[in-house]
Amino acid sequence: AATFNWEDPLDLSHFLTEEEQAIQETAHSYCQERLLPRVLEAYRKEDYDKKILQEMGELGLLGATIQGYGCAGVSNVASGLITREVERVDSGYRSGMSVQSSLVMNPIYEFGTQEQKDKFLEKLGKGQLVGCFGLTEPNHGSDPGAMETTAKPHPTKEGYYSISGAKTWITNSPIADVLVVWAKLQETGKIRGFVIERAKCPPGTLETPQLKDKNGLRASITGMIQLDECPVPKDNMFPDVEGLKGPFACLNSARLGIAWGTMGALEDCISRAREYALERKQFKNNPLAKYQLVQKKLADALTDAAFGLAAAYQVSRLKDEGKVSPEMISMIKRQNCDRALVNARQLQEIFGGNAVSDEYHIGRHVANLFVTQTYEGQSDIHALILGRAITGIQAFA
Ligand code: TGC
Ligand code: FAD
Repeated sequence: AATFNWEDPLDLSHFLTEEEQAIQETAHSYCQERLLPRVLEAYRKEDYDKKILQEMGELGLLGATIQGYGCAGVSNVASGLITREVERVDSGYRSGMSVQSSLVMNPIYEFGTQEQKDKFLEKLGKGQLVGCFGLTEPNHGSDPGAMETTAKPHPTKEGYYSISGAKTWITNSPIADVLVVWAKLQETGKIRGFVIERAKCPPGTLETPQLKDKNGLRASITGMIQLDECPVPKDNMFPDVEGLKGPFACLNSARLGIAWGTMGALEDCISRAREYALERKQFKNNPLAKYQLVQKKLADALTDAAFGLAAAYQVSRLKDEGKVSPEMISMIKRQNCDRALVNARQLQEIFGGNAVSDEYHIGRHVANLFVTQTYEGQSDIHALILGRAITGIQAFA
């Protein structure tokens, strides 16, 4: 008979290949040895060190599922294990990585021309270039289909579009060299994707002001993208993808990563709460861990983390086999973000007043997990995506 291991309650590691286990160990060591010691200062100062992307690139953690271009070419399960390890430290570090991998490298790989792939993928994979993904606008978050950013033929530059509009809440935008921006083509009214190179934009046509003083995800950098008749070569448009399915195809991959990542954050909360509950004594010198109400919080959280990981594993394996639907991803993105947030908030109570000190890490996870539940489709939006699939009736508008 097997022995129960609270650190792997449903024996997920049994289902991993040797390669996947080795990748997880590499990611785990890097994250615990190199990221964890930096996170408190980074969070306090709202400071994202872009060297982190270079370090991740050197280890093959960026664009990990991509074949060729110096990328690791590993399974979706292995990629999920990487995000789990990064988010075990901080959701903001996972955010920076997800954007680079799923939302910038992935669309260039899936939709880019050969020239675009050759020009950008290897450098993005090594973290030598930083990328961002601009879909959300000040007036359009949950309904990106109504975006106002427009691309029209440039009035003076032959072979160029002129793009105008604003994107907001964009991870990595203030430090991005390469900006994947979604805009409506004036000629057709259809959404198209553009790879904008900051270095090639004339002064005043591209600004990316930072959105400061966030109360979550402070170890990640966030900003706007303001485009004012920015000239972008027609060759920098993705040639064949049109409509919302372009950005949503990228989001499928990023949302799957979040389903894994939030479970890493929750596992860190469980491990820290367990340790604290075993050490802290109240009433007749009993550890908090002796009390039933405390044990129930741990049992609830551990169960949700184990179920969430099992579901993320199953959906990733299906993706590896080309058998995944967007609704499967909506289901686990929503469930894992919601359960991570609810349980982290419950576990926070175990720390009593100490939960207020950032050195106990739990408050940071709780604040971050609110953001994960909001971006890449807020949980209620994913409920409506599922509701539409169940009933055949859309309830968005
Ligand atoms: P709808 O009619 O549902 O779809 C329009 C077209 O898109 C296709 N499509 C998908 N294709 C692939 N994968 C998916 N998941 C897809 N979902 C939709 C669909 O088939 C259709 O294609 P076609 O050929 O018929 O045109 O469009 P709608 O306007 O009714 O959409 C409603 C809704 C709610 C589903 C959608 O707008 C939505 O998901 N809203 C949430 C917005 C969102 O997720 N934003 C994310 C911004 S990026 C971000 O947050 C990054 S944070 C990263 C980090 O820091 O980690
Ligand atoms: P809204 O769309 O205004 O929604 C507000 C509330 O209303 C939500 O609870 C929503 O569920 C609810 N609601 C909306 N419509 C309906 C409806 N029809 N029925 C029921 N309820 C509804 N975007 C990018 O493009 N790239 C990025 O890199 C990126 N990074 C981000 C980083 C951070 C730190 C944050 C906070 C956001 C980021 N986002 C990014 C934006 C994110 O995707 C949006 O915030 C998210 O999609 C929600 O949009 P919104 O904020 O405009 O909220």
